[in-house]
Amino acid sequence: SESNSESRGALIVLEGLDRSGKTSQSSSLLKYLEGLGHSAELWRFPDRSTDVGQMISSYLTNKSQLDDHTVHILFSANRWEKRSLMETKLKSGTTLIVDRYSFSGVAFSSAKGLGIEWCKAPEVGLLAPDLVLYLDIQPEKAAERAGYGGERYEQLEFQRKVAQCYEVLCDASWKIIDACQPMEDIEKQLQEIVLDCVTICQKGKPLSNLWS
Ligand code: 2DT
Repeated sequence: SESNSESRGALIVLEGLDRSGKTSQSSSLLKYLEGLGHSAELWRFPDRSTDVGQMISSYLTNKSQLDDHTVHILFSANRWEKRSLMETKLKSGTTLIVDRYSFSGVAFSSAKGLGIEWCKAPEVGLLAPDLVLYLDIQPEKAAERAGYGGERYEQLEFQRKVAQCYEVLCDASWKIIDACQPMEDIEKQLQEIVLDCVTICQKGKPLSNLWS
């Protein structure tokens, strides 16, 4: 119940290829939860507002070059610098809708050829999401969508590799949503799944850490 002292917000992560619709769906979920009177916030990684985030941003926009291992650890550091705030928010009852998380970290770096276990290591101990929503789209379809091609990783050949890496990472707990459905259909499906998750967390589901 709401009065349970263990009651908390849910950590909900959206993952998927570039242009799969994560950002639109995240905002739509936020509006939905707020409309129901829930406390909720929209977060995204990388968080480009921090010093680490600015290094990542200049790398992504090709203004700087970084070794693959180095940038991987920066992405991870960018999550670590937010971990304690994340825990505080969740414990105070705020649900966090997070546009990309550790799974992007591992999928994108392993698509460059770094080992999966090496990629996972710096993520161990970050908060585990209560729900991972994967917006599933064929790389070819994503490439046809407007706005594609601006940043370093937005190239079809690379996105194909990222898709394969997501497949390796994905487990039975992930909710796979067909991202080529009409937007309103996707919204409805996500709302139902998210509401279930929020309810379970309100009832006191314990927080846990990656990877478990
Ligand atoms: P956006 O276009 O969503 O801002 O993503 N990425 C992201 C990584 O390589 N590692 C990570 O840990 C994260 C969170 C995915 C920017 C790009 O950064 C990639 C796309």
